[in-house]
Amino acid sequence: MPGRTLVVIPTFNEIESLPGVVARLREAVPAADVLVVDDQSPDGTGAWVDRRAVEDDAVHVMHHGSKAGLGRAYVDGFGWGLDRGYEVLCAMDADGSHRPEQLPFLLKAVDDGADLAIGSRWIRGGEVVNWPKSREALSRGGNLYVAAMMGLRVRDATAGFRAYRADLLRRVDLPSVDARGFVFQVDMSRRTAAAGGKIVEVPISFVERAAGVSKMSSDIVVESLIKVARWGVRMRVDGLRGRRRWDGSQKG
Ligand SMILES: Nc1nc2c(ncn2[C@@H]2O[C@H](COP(=O)(O)OP(=O)(O)OP(=O)(O)O)[C@@H](O)[C@H]2O)c(=O)[nH]1
Ligand SMILES: [Mg+2]
Repeated sequence: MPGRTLVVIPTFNEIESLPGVVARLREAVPAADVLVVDDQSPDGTGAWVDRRAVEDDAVHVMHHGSKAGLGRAYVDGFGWGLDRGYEVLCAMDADGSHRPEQLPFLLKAVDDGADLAIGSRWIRGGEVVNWPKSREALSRGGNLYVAAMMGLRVRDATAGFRAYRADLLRRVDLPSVDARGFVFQVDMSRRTAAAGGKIVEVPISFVERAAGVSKMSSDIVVESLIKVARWGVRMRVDGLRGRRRWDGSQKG
């Protein structure tokens, strides 16, 4: 393993999926600690993690006061890990879409020099299992949109299965991130590129959730379209003004 590792798992109503995911993760990467960031899930997900954390020193929990979005969960979870000296911070969904057994591939990429390893569906060897065509179209279309608007050379910039080097996270000014929904992943991809971080995509097999309810909504898609367009325009304006890199620490 590339160093002391923390896996941050954001949850909202994942009681049907989270216990199995945590068990598989502890088995697949026993040396990694786990932090679940729960937003007062009405289904008792947070209470389950409280009990699990008592049984297992490697499992930790953070409770938000209300539903604050995926981006907020990661900003706070990564901040918690940085304060405690973790050297690698990973992101993983609670719904089983990201296979814990594939986390070692991401950690290997970080070990080999990546600042950010992305578990990618859209490079050779990557795949989606049981995904409806409509979701595949949204993901592929979203990634084409991101590439066209921002010129990011990442095939799966919206992917949520990731491993970051702590040094990189310290350079991207996490507290200024205000992307609340799934566009958080795009924001982190562009901030990493802006900070000169090395991004490596690793093929993964992404599995459609077997239980629970999707949190994807039209609000989240609209937030993404607007923010990506704004970032793309800003990059170009900054480029015209002769700045070699746009400032990843700016708000918005
Ligand atoms: N803490 C927290 N976690 C969230 C929030 N919204 C989503 N999540 C979690 O983020 C992860 C990804 O959300 P999903 O609903 O699986 O989103 P998705 O993978 O794009 O969509 P589906 O898999 O199709 O449902 C899951 O672990 C969710 O429980 C939120 O507001 N707060
Ligand atoms: Mg999911």
